[in-house]
Amino acid sequence: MSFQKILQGKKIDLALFINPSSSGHSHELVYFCQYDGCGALLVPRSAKPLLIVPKMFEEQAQKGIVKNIRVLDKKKLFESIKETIKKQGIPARTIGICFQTFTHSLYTAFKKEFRKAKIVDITNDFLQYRAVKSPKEIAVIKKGFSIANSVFEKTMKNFSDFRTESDVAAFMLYESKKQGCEVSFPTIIASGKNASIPHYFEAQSKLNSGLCVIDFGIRFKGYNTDMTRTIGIKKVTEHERQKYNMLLKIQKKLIGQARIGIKCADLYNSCLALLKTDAKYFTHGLGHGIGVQLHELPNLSSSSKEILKNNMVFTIEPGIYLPKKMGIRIEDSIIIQKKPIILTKPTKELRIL
Ligand SMILES: [Mn+2]
Repeated sequence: MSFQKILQGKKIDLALFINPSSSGHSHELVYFCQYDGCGALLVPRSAKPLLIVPKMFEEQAQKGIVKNIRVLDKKKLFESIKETIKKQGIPARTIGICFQTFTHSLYTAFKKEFRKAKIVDITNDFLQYRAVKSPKEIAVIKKGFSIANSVFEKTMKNFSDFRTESDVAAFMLYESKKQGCEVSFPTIIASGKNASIPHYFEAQSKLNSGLCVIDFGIRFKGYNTDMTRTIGIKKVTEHERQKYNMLLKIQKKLIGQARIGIKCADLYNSCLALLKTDAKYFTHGLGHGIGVQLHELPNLSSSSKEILKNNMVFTIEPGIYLPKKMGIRIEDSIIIQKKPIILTKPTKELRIL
C-alpha cells in the first residue's frame, strides 16, 4: 500500500491503529482492512501489514482484505503487539499513531510497553492521504449514494403517511436497514421553526407546515453518504420560497466553481460573498470531505489550507438559519474530477408535500 511511502518519507518504522473495544468502531481498521471489529493493525514501513485480533473476531477478520492475521493470546493487547513485533523482527524505534483516536488511557497502556520508542502523530498525514479516493473507493461510494438516493425518493413518495418528524426518520432508518446499511448519523427532520437549529434532533414533534430540512446519510461498506434537502410541507410563504430559490442559485453556482486547483477557503469565502446580507445567518462550514468518516478532509471553511484535488469527495452545503423562524440547507455530495460529479440525485427544485 502506498501509505507506506508516507512512513518511509517521515522515517517512521511502523504505524499502529487500534480498536480496543469489542463494541467499538475504528474507521482506521475499516479503511485499511475492511474489517470493523476489535484489534490492532500494524503497518510496517516496508513489510506486509499485520492484523492482531482476539479469538472471537478471527472469522470476521478473515473476511477483510488484510489476510496476514494473528490471534491475540490471553495477554494484554500491547504485550501481544510487542511480542509479535519482536518475533517478526519488525523495526519499531519510531511508531506513528493517530493522536485524534488514541485515547489517553490507551496511550498510557501503550507507553508502558514501548517506553523507548519515539511516538509521532500521523493524524494529519492519514487524513490527507484519505482525502483523495481510489477508483475502488469511488465505486463503493457511488453504490452507497445510489442506495441513499433511492431511500430518499421512497420517503418522498410515502410522505403523506407521516404525522411526526420521528415518523419520517424511522421510515428512513427502516428502509436503509432493509438495504443492509446503517444510518451515518441520526437523520435530521426539522420542520417549520425547528429548522433554525442546524443539527436539530426530532422529538416526536408533529410535522409543521412550511420549510422542512431533511439531512440524511447512510454507511455502506464502511463509507458514508451525506445529503440535505429542504422541502415544503403543505404550504410555504412567498418569503420562504424566495429565500429557498436564492440559496439554491448560490449552491449551484458554488458547485460550478468547484474545480481542481481551487482553494477550499476561496470557495467558502465565495459563498459568504454570494449570500450578501444573509451571510450572518450562515453559521457553519460550506462542506466537508466524506469517506470512512462522515467528516474528513477537505474542510471547506475560512481557515482551510486544502486545495481541491482530483478524486476528492466532499459536500457543498450552504444554509441559512433565521433564529426561531426557519432554516434552509441544500447539501450535495460531489466527486471532483475534470467536472464535478454530483452523487446526490433527488431534485433540488422546491417540492411541496
Ligand atoms: Mn454534511
